[in-house]
Amino acid sequence: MKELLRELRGRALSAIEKAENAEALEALRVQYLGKKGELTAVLKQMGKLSAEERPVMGQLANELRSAVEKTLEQRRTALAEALLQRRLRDEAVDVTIPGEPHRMGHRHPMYAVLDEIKQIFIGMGFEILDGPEVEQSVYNFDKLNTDEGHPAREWSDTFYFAEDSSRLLRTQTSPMQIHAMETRPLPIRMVAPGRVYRKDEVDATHSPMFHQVEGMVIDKGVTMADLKGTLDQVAKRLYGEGTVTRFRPHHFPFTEPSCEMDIQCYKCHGAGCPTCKGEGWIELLGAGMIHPRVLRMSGIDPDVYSGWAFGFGLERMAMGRFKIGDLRLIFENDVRFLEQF
Ligand code: 2NM
Repeated sequence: MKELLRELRGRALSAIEKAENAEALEALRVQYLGKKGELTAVLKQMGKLSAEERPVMGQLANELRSAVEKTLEQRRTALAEALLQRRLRDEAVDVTIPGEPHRMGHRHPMYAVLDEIKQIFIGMGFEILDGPEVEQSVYNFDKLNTDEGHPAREWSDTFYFAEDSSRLLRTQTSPMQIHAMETRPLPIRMVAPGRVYRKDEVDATHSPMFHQVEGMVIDKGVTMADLKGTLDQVAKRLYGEGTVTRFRPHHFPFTEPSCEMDIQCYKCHGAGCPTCKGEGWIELLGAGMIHPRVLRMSGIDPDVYSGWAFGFGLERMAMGRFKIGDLRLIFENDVRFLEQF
């Protein structure tokens, strides 16, 4: 039996040391130490030995078992280490290989203009506010002094949600001014840029969705001089220090008096050219002193406070600025178009 154990030891240990992978190692473990393994078979024959031989052989067999287990463990560790080293080599990332170039998008010219406008107003102490595009008619019309019979309220002009015309897609961003009057402490200096909706057919100058920038100031002692001085400065910051402005009387239901502001054509300086369509002037925005009724409806006493407000279409301003001839180009987002700005 001693001879058998020695032979077994030599065969088992050398086979284990030559095992190429974890599966082969496991097969060897089963072959020698498993329930039907070779060493197990030897141990089962212990009973046939004499009482003197049994402890000696038992010890030898146990030592062999430990040796096989230890060698299995060592080989297992060595194989795992080799596998790890191979993976570290095979899966190494060469960070010096140049990457795939990304196709970059492009800032939209209209938002470039909007960012400039925001910066000008922020520099003058205005806040930029954002609000809902779905509004109550009360905020879009009633509180802006736009009566029941006003043409802007027609179903053919406005996107309503409910049969009773109580909810709609805002047709202007002025509802934000009303929300500000009702919720913010005075004085207020704010600008509200955003999407507005009107039932217009798409053509070179119309779209059912476009962007407006509106704003207002409310404080004690605010006058038309503040309106003119501020908007004149905005025009000079946007179109250059030499820009000349003019204010013409106009009418809006929410302001009294109301006006429109033009800038003298920056191309021909008033002589008349294709840029200003021969007019010498370019219409920029609408404005006015907030109607006392509008202030009162939102809980502000017009005998104590006064304010001015303005509004303009952002697409139209960007089109003038970048000489874009068709409004549809603004919305198509063709990179070949966008990359020109
Ligand atoms: C414009 C022109 C003139 C305007 C008025 C108000 C409010 F709510 F304060 F009364 N917000 N916006 C206004 C005034 C808008 O857009 C052409």
